[in-house]
Amino acid sequence: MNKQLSIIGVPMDLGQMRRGVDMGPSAIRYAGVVERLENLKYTIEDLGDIDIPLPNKKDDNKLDNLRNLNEITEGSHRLAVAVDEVVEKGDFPLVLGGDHSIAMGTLAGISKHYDNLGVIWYDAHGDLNTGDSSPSGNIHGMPLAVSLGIGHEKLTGILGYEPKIKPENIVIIGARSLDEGERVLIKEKGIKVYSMHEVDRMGMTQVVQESITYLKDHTDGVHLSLDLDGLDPDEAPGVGTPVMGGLSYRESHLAMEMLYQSEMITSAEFVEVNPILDEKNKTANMAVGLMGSLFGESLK
Ligand code: 6HN
Ligand code: MN
Ligand code: MN
Ligand code: MN
Repeated sequence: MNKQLSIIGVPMDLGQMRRGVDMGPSAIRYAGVVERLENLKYTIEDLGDIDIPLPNKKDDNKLDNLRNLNEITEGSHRLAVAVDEVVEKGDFPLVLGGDHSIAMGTLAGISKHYDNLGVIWYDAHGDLNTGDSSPSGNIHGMPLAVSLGIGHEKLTGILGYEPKIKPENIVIIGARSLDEGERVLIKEKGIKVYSMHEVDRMGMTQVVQESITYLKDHTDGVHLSLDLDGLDPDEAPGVGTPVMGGLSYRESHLAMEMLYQSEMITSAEFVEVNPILDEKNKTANMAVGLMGSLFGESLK
């Protein structure tokens, strides 16, 4: 693992409608992310937070069923530029959200440095909607589609190139709420999905082992995009779109340890932590616990 980490906070809440997820980066810092990773002998530079525009209150604000399109495009661009600089100087980018729409900017900044960036999308959702298929108009349900080059050109064109990732380089883990248009896209593009059904049948060990084997073959770096709503809301209640029947802390902890041992993760983001909906910062603490495992904490 790259021992030089740069942390970027993204107080983004424009991709959905629950207030408070903009405080995610503060909650994760409060939960001790820097100290936790310094204990593992990483050198950490906390670059602070990206400046996110305020929501635009005008009625054109839900243009093409894309709420806050222009403001999210601007915020994503700023994030992409910052992440690009981190990768350029050779650091590992660790991005703290904020709602999941930030993944468009993160991936834009990272993927230009790779020929075949892999992505592990750890989430209850597919985030594969477009303005046409979205039931909500919330852009946090769209970043994976956008990164495939599918969606509004303002979003797909962040940093001036597209697509950011190829369908065969994606693995989704933990899915249990997919909209109709997302299912169609998954079939059409042949995206690998380990839904809760597969996790239950095969166990997390085999799911992660297969994911590693699958991605190792044909990628030159792997980004982990971890949405805290992939976990069960009983254990991680501080999220805006909870779905019951999720991954446990123990399964997730195991997954992070296996990913650490695989030595394949080159960047990561932890998103959707909403301290207003949380119970005593439980979800931010969980995020930091999972980062500990991802970056190599172990008992021996
Ligand atoms: N997330 N599929 C739903 C939608 O509105 O598109 C929920 C999306 C949730 C997105 O949790 O990052
Ligand atoms: Mn998500
Ligand atoms: Mn989700
Ligand atoms: Mn362990």
